[in-house]
Amino acid sequence: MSRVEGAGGQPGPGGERRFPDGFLWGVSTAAYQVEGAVSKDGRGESIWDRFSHAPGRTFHGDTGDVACDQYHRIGEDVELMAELQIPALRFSVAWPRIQPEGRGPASRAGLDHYRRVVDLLRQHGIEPVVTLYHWDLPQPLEDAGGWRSRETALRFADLAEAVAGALSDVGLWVTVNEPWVAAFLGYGTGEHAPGATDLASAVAASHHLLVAHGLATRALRARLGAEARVGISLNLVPAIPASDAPEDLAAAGRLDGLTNRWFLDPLLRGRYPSDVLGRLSAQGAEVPLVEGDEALVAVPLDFLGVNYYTTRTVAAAPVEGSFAGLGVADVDLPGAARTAKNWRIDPEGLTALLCRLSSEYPVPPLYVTENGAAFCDYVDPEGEVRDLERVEYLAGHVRACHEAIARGVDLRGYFVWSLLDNFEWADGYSMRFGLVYVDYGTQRRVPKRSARFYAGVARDNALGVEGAGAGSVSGQ
Ligand code: IFM
Repeated sequence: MSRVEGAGGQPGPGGERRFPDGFLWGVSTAAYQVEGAVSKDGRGESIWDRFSHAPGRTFHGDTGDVACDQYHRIGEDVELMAELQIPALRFSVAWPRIQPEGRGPASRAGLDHYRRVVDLLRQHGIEPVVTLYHWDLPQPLEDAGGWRSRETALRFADLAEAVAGALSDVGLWVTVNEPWVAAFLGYGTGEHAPGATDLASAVAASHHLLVAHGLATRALRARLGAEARVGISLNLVPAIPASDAPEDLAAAGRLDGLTNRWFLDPLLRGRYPSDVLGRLSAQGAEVPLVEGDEALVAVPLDFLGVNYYTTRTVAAAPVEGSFAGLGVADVDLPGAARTAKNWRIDPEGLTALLCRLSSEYPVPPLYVTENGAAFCDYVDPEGEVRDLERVEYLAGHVRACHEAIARGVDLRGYFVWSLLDNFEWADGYSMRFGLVYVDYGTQRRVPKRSARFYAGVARDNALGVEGAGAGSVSGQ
């Protein structure tokens, strides 16, 4: 029996798309993107502090020094979430607050801060979801090799143990957020911290991030028992061939291999995909596998987090000289709507991805742990942020989730990226993803139309029909 009204994605009798009871609606954030207070209470330096302060690395030279000042304003932000009645917050802990050197005893101040965050959320009936690693590696660990080194994965298990001890009542844990980005943009293309440009390092980093996930999962379970549900969040990007030509099909397969299968296969099938292994090896990049690693990485997941933003349509391009031997060229689809990041808007791609995961892999329950869009938002003379493009974007993707559930996918929750406008990594503050507008000069928060829209969806546990209440697509 279908878990939702209106099997096949058809609306229910009232015209709305209702979600299964207990479906978890939330918003996601990450420490370095929102907290600021980078020198407060003994916090150490992270690779993103170092990287963003280096000339030419981020748009405008922006840094996370102040960001949304959430370290000081967490009470206010939780109250705002409570007013909006958003049921869950996925946030990350800053490793350098907890272990300023990346190793050694955990800092009381660091753990107390996150204890306070969880307490505030609970006081307001908001479910906390904790991400252990969202890219802010302590700089001393980077100086010792960073994710190129297996040692970093061992230290990460210590972090997991310390955080689990302090936040033992948290039920949902994400070990690592988007290992593809941390490894391939951080160590391969150099667009992200630490800014290295070496494929062999990127491949080693990707493996050690997965080893770190395995070790942290064991540490969390040892400390918290079966109550805690542990997963990992992958940024998955469906690769669509530009034509039926064999070269384009192969190009899409290569992109899918490095972006998606490179992580899905070891996590869910216990081995890296041989085609990708072969191509990387031909480029001089080997996986630093140690006996037992495959089983460690494939430790059973309680859930898989899917971060979905877009799809890519690609044609074949010369492999020679291309990054990781990918040999793909993005093809512009005329008329396709795009976000301010120039990412194509493709909600059907989300349904297809969720269905693919369920049919091709032995997946645990799924959560969309991130989905959202940057647009050029502004506060209008009436003091409103009428971000109707975001309302439409979110409605389309919520509908896509409903459709996937109707087709039998075990999807348990959906989290918007992000609660607030924030520091968008190399793009600095130029990209606004929030449901809530942040005036960085004053730190004033202005809920956008999309915040009201999304609050309505969460409250109703349903996507309404045009013009029918707060959860309606019109966002009124
Ligand atoms: O801002 C990021 C987030 O840190 C990770 N996922 C994608 C978001 C938008 O780029």
